[in-house]
Amino acid sequence: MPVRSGRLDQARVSVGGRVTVLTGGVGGAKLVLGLTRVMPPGQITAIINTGDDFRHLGLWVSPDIDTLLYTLSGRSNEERGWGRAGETWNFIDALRSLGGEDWFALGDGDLALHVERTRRLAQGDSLSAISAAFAQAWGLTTHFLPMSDDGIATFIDTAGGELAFQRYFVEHRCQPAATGIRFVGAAAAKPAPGVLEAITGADTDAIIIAPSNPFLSIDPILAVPAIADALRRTSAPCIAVSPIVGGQAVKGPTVKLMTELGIAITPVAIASHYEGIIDALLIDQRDLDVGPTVALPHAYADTLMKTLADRERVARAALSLAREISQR
Ligand code: FO1
Repeated sequence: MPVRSGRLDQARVSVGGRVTVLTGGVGGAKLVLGLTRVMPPGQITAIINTGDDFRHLGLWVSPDIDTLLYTLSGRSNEERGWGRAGETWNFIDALRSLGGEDWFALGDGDLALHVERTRRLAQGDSLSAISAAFAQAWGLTTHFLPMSDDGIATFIDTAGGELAFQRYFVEHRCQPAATGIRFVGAAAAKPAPGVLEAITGADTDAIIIAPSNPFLSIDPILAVPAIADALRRTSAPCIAVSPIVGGQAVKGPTVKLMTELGIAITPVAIASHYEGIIDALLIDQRDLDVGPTVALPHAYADTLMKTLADRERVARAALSLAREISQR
């Protein structure tokens, strides 16, 4: 298989039509931000993981939707990776003083998203309608599509029993030894309105799987049968951006989780994990040595995303690879 590398053209790379991105978590949001900076407005559809969502204090919390809302609207707390910049914590401090559950830090501004989302869900609005309304309220032109409006919840099986994702990830700080990941509800879930169209539609020129954790943030999306089926059927080129940067598979707590589950996050493992779904893989240039062992067509770029320019560079590289594939 040809191995591509070399400079990627720095022009405003576009594949012409619409681009659909599968995303979850912070890494995914960075890439989507990069894409919004190198593509015309309104041409990007984000299919967002909702497996991390949960009901907390009676409120419906959708972390990956919120991370993308904050990131694209310039409200995100960059260094922390979630929540708002300049956040205040009067609510959670008052809750703590009452003996309320304070393990999941809800900031004062962040609370507005959860309260308003819960109110609209209670009056019968769908998560996808609410997400679109919030994106519009903040002047975002990217189309926000939750992967499904049906309930899907990521559970981590541990020696001490199963834990909903946020209980495992935040309350228990990934301490319990994990034995499995399950996406409860996914098999029976329907894609949200517009999701299948964004994958198989004639005007979709490229599909990009963002550099999110494949096993935690992308797999819940692929666990919805109709979505995986559409990705296998679509004629649009589908490329994945490897979440590994310079051999660093994933950071922090998820390294322990992946190790316990015996999941090696390497370019080869990612290529085989997405087998049948992706046509090519964008690999970090620091992983050049593993390239030849990757069966899929692939390209290299500096995929480290610290600055805005980095995000734009990786977005351009992903679009270039998709365009090359589509011209095959
Ligand atoms: N992550 C934490 O590690 N601690 C928290 O207290 C926390 C609160 C929180 C509140 C709202 C929100 O949207 C996300 C929050 N997160 C917190 C991050 C969250 O667990 C992750 O963003 C995703 O679920 C994993 O990608």
